[in-house]
Amino acid sequence: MSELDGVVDHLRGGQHFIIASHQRPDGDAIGSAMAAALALRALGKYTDVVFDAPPPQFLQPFPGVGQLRIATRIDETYDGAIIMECGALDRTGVAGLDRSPVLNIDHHLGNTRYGRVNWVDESAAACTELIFSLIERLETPLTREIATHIYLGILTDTGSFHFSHMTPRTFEIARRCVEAGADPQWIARTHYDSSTLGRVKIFGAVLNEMTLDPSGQVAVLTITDALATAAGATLDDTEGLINFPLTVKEIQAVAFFKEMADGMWRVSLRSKGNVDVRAIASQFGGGGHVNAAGCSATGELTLLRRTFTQLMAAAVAQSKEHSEDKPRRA
Ligand SMILES: [Mn+2]
Repeated sequence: MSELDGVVDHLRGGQHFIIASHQRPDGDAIGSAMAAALALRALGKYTDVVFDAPPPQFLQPFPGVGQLRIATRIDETYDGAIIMECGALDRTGVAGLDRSPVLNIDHHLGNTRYGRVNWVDESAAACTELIFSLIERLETPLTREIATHIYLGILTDTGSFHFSHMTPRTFEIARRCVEAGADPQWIARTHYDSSTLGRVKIFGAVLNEMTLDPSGQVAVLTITDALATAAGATLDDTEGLINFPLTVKEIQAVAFFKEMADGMWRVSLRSKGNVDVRAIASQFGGGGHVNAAGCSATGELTLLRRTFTQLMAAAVAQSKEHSEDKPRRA
């Protein structure tokens, strides 16, 4: 029995479900949770979707997002708690989900397989690819609303079709979603072109302070509370900022330090090609994908910046050796 079979059996056998994903949800977290919820509701099943806080403003216009349940603990039990996109259960920020049998659906490396039922497929470019496969198996209609959420997850998790883990199936699913009525322009404009003025100002302030390593291939960005406040922005406004340095041809890897409480820094990492930033994040207890990963670190900022710059420069150098061994196929 495949892992997908296990999920399908469990869903067919139940009537009441709750779906959750990770804190500070992105397009794939919202897309996979909502697409699955809409499909289960189409089967006549009662389905709640819970997040610990309201999602960012640019995800609010997507179908059904206005009716999310916002809670940090769940006291009821359901026939299943379906957790999307979470390497570990505590990433939901919602307590009590494990009162119900947990179904763990994810595409991240390093998932701890914490569910009663686990379906972890690291080959999927987005968790919504898995939900597309699930919907095919459940034989529920691919409505325009569901297709919109599946496309949203693919669009955002591939960095607008930029990252390395896309497959022909990624495009096949995107095509099927567009055929079903998903509007690529509306989805992209709603997600990416809904900036606040504070967001544009914080981009300018953070990029102005960007530093490069001596090779010019590794960039480091930092945002402090003071910088955000001066720009009239919040940390939410920095969503997507990290991808900006990678538009510079020479830059191969980026680290973005965000100030949290008590001397702690959230460190997001991005890279191009086979520069492996997940391996760096995992040294600090984090995780993610080869080209997009994150972790937390505590310490003095200057030292942390130096440490991550060196680790990323080494990863860039290693990727070059690797690519000389194995030339890319044309
Ligand atoms: Mn994802």
